[in-house]
Amino acid sequence: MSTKRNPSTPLSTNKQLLAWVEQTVALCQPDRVHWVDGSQEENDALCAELVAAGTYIKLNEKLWPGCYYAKSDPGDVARVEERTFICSKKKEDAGPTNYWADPEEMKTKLRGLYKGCMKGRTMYVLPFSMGPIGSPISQIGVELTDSAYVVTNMRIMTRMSSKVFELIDKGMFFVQCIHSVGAPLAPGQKDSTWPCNKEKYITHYPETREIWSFGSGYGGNALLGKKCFALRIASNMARDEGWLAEHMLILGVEDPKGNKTYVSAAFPSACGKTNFAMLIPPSNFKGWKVWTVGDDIAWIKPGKDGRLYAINPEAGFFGVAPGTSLKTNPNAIYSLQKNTIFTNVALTPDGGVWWEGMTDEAPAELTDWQGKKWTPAIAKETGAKAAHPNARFTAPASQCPTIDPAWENPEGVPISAFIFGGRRPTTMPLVFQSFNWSHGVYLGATMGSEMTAAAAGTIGQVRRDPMAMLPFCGYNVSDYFAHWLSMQKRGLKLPSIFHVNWFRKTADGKFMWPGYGDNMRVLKWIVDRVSGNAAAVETPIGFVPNYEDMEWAGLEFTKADFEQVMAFDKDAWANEVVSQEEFFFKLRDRLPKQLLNERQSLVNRL
Ligand code: SAT
Ligand code: MN
Repeated sequence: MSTKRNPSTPLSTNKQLLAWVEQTVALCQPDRVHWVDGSQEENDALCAELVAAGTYIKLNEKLWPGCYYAKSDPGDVARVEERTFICSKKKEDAGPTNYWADPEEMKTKLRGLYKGCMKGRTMYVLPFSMGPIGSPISQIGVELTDSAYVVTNMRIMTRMSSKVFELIDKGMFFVQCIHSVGAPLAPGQKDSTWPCNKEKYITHYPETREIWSFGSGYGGNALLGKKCFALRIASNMARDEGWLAEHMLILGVEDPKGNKTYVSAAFPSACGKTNFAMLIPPSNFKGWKVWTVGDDIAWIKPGKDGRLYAINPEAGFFGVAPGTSLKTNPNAIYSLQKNTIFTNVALTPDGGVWWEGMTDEAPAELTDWQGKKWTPAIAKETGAKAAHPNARFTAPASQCPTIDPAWENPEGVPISAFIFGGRRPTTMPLVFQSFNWSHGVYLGATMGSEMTAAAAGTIGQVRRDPMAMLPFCGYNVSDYFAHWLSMQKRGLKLPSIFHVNWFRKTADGKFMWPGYGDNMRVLKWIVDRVSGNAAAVETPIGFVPNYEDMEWAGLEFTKADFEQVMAFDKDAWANEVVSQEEFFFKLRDRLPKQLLNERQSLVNRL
C-alpha cells in the first residue's frame, strides 16, 4: 500500500466541515483527531487497537475469519426510547408519540455533558453514505465519534469512504452527527472495555438535520446512520421532498418464469424482518426464489414512470443473533460466517460464538455475554441466557447468498406491494389485503405488536406501532399518515397493501402458523394478487384468500387449520377497534379525517 498517511490531517477542504470539527474538538477535548478513510488497512489497525484495549476479542481465524467479538456494559444493551428525543422547534411537530425537547435547551444541556467528554480518547471524523455513493436516492453524513467500535461497525453498515469527503468538497449537503460514549479518561486512567455513561441522550434536530448522541455505545443509539439518520431525520427529508423513509425490508420474489416482483414489508424490531428478507421457499416451490435487497430500512421514491422505487440505504445487517440458525435462516448464517462483528453473544472455548437457538444442543461450556462461565446445567438452574436476547451480528450485506443483483442499483427496485405486520397472538388473521390505498394506510397506521427485547420496556404487552415507525418517525405521526395519504393524490401507480400475522396463537399458547420458509405461501398469494393471478373473498376487514387460493404442497395444513389461522373473532375485533380509538384519541390534534372515516367504515362493516 501507499505510505502511511497521518490520520490527523484533514481529508476535506470544506470550510463548514472543518469549522464544525474544530468546534467539536474545542468542546469535547479529545486527545487526537482521526479522519477516517474507510480503507481495509485502517480498519485492521482499529480492530487491533480494540483487541489491545480488550473491547474486541478476535475470533478463531480458521473458524470465523475476519470476525470480532464484543460484550457491552450490562446497562447498555438496546435502544433507549425514553432517552430518544425529537427536538423540533415546536412540540406539536414532534407529536404525541415522540419524546420532545426544545432544541436550544437540549443543546445547552448536551454542551454541558459534551464538555471535555472525549478527554483521553480519539475523535473519529467518519464520512458515510446511506445508499450507494452517488445514487440520486442516497444521502451522506459525517459522524464525529469517540468510539472505534462505532467506526468498525459503521464500516459494515454504511458506505464509509473518503469519497464522501469528495462529495462534501463539491458542496453536497451532509447530515452532522455527533456521538460520544460519555466516558472521558483522566491521565493514566485504565479504560473500561465498554465505556458508556448512565445518563443517555439520543437527540435529533429535524429542522437543521442534526443528530447529537451521548452516553451509549450500542446499536441504534450509536451507529447514527441507522435509525437516527435513515429513519428519524430521513423521514423529515422524505416528507419535505415527497418520498418515503420506512422501517421496511425489501425483497424480490422470482417466479419459475423468471418474473420478479419486489415487495417491501414493515414489522417492528425483532419480529423476524431479517428472516423474512432472506426467506428460502419450501422445496415444493420449484423455480421460486426470494432475493434480498434490505432487511431493515427502505428509502422509496417515485420514479419517472410513476411507480415507487426503493433502495436499501444500508450496506450491512445488524441482526438479532438469538434464534438465527441454519434451520431458521441459513442465508443469515452464511452472511455472518466471516468479516462480522458479534456483540453480546456467547463465546465458545475454541474461539467461536454461540447463541440460544443456533444449534439444537448447547455446547458443554461457554462464556456468556457477561463474561461468566455458562453450562446447560447452570442455565437450567438459574435461567441465565448465554447470549443477551438483543445480541447482534453486524455483517456485510454483500455476503448474503441471496443478495439481489440489483441491490446497489442507484435507481432502486420497483415496489409492487407493501406488507404490514406485527406480533399478534390474537385477532389478526394470517393475511388480508386492503380495499384500497387509504384503507391500506389505515391498516399501517393502526398496526399493533407485542413488545420485544429490541427496546427497553415491558415485554409481551401489545402496543400500537404504526407502520413499525413508532420509535422512528422523526415528526408528528399524524402528519406522517397525512404524508402517506397524500401519495395517492399525485397520480402515482401505488403498490397494493397487505397485512400479515405470523404469530397468532391457540388458546394453549401454540403458534398456529409454522412461519419461516412457509411464509412463502403467503408471499406467493400476495405476488399473485398483485399480478391479477389469485382469487380472494371480500370480508369486513379486507380481501382474504380461500384455502384453495394458496399453495399447500409440502405442508400438512388442513382446511380446518387454515380456518383457525384466518378466523374472524367478533369480540376480539370489537376490542381492536376500541383500542384503535384510544390510540387515535391520543393523535386527535392532527389526525387526518380520512383515517377516522376508515375506522368508522370498518365499525359499520363489522
Ligand atoms: O439497535 S437498532 O435500533 O439498530 C436495532 C433495532 O432496534 O432494530
Ligand atoms: Mn429495525
